[in-house]
Amino acid sequence: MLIKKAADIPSSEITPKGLYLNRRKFVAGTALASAAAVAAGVGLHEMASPSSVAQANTKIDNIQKSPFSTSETITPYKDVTNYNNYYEFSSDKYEPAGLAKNFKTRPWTVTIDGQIKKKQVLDVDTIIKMATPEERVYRHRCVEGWSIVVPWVGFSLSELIKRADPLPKAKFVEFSTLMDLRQMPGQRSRVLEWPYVEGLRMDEAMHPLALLCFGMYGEVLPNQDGAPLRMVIPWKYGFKSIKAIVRVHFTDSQPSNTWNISAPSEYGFYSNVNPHVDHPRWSQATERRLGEFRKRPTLMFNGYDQVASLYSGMDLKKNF
Ligand SMILES: Nc1nc2c(c(=O)[nH]1)N[C@H]1C(S)=C(S)[C@@H](COP(=O)(O)O)O[C@H]1N2
Ligand SMILES: [Mo]
Repeated sequence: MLIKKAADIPSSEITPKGLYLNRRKFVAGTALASAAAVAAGVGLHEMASPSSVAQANTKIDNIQKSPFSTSETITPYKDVTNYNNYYEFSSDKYEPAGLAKNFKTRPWTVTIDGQIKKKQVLDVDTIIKMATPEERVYRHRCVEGWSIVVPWVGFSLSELIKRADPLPKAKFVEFSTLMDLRQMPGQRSRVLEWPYVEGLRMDEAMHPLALLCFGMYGEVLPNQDGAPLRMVIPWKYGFKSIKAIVRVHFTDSQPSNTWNISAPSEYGFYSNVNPHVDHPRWSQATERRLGEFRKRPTLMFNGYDQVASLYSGMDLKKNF
């Protein structure tokens, strides 16, 4: 995993902002695509649906501001959308933006199962409407040493968990990303085990800071940033924030997580941002914000001290 400096990001890679579509246009597009699919006798999945492309950059209505937001300078949109870790598309951070362009995020269902009372398969749009969308400006730090400040849009994962009604024996939540070799060229390579999986302890998952995310910068998530649904866990390294979620599974045992499977001595289950515990191959004491040149100190829990009590009594050097 090579770290390229933010300064290397060419400003020519600015996402065209003239492509904004309003919600009505999008809905009409979907209806049209559906009708065409029925007429042609094929499922929507089989069509190069223009509506799925139109999703990104659609404005999200009625967003409320969140008290959890930082007032730090927001990282430019062009950096956040052109420098991505998304191995299903590529291990080159500059490539997901282009390779995910036609990724189909509708129709999309999420399976909610395991040790809960309300097992169900939900349409992603049903999930998105579960609660009021909030804008949460979070610091987000990659284990590789770069960080971003992003106005994510979503609501606390706890909203979904409450509705799933977990049984007392459910102690962990496991998330899985879509597996689709036709759409995700990176999955043809064995660079990681597929599908990408991640997990949280139940108390971590229930913490109000843990964000179930479907938008950013006031708009629907761009595909390369994890559309249609991803996690954002601001006190943990970026790899915990799984993209393109298709399953939320409740279990009594600690789930495995992709980067831990790949390199157990380098990436743990907890992966809390911790400047005092170095990665075996590099220091974690400082970070570089995309768009900036200087390095800044990395803060314990990425500065989200309110989660400290979740780990009281735990040896965070062992539980890295
Ligand atoms: N499914 C999936 N989720 C993923 C990844 C991935 O490769 N696949 N990369 C992770 C890593 S390492 C980081 S740093 C963040 C990057 O999110 P961003 O591209 O929105 O900044 O996504 C995380 N979620
Ligand atoms: Mo990362």
